[in-house]
Amino acid sequence: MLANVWRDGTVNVLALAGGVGGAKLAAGLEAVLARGELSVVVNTADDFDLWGLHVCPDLDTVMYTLAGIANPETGWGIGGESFDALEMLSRYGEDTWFKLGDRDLATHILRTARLRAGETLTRIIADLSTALGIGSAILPMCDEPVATVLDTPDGPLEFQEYFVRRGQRDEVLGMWLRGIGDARPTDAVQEALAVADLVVLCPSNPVVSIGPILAVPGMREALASAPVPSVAVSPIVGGRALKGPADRMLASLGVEVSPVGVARMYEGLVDGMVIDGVDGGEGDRIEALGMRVLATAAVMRDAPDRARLAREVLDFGTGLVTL
Ligand code: FO1
Repeated sequence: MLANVWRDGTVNVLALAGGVGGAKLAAGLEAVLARGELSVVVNTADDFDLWGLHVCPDLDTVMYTLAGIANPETGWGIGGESFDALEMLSRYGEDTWFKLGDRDLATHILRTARLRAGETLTRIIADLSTALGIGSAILPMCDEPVATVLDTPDGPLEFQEYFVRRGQRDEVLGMWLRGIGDARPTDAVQEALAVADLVVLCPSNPVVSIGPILAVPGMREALASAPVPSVAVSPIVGGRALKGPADRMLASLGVEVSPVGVARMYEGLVDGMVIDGVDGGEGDRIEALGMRVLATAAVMRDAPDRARLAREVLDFGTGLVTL
């Protein structure tokens, strides 16, 4: 049966993901695919430097989630963390607005040291992932530094400044990516795309998570022209973002806050959209954009949900005909 093609042989899947929402589906895909079949291209435009350490929140969120050590309450950071180093920094009078746990700090210390020694982020993340027993490839979207800057009524804000320090309260009038012009898809990303049988855009923020990945020069074109089906899972359910400020961001950027708005952002790129059952009535408007639609339970509350949605995405995606 065509729809079950991925269950019978090797199927290489290339997923695009940001932080928590994307990591959940990536974990589901990893759970149902064979070891080595999944590559996850991760947004690095929310990376930043803190106390001299290079912090990569989305990469680490995906890495900790696939390693099974993520904090189940927040989705980011490591479960059961202590914050002794942060408390000491606070005693020294530092503003500890970004919660770096003690074990998480080890990741930032090692990554920073190896970057300073001249290694690429791609190499470092590959080694850390292997050390954590992860069977999938976690691939930074690029090795060059790129930073999301958000224009707000108070002026431009760096991503983590907006997201964590100011609690996503600012209205987002626009966004741009510092350094994107010098970025290029890494060899590892290009090789993963070359062997992919299916591309999956995870339910991450289309503006600040998937957007920067697609903005790496040549990336959107490479994905659009790949001779394999591509499917996106909507992060907007019932007019609300599954997590984070995607709904408010879309609204202030003039994009309809619905799976239709998300589908329009991915027009020409994806062959199918997975939307939640509550948005089933929007199916016709998405199909009018030239995409097939699967309406299902798209909210992932636990590991069985992630695996079930991953199976449905694979069944649906591998049965699609590429545009
Ligand atoms: N998100 C927060 O809301 N507050 C934090 O203090 C915080 C700390 C943090 C530390 C390490 C890490 O890898 C992620 C962390 N995040 C935190 C999450 C992260 O900033 C955002 O979820 C992503 O950047 C958005 O995708």
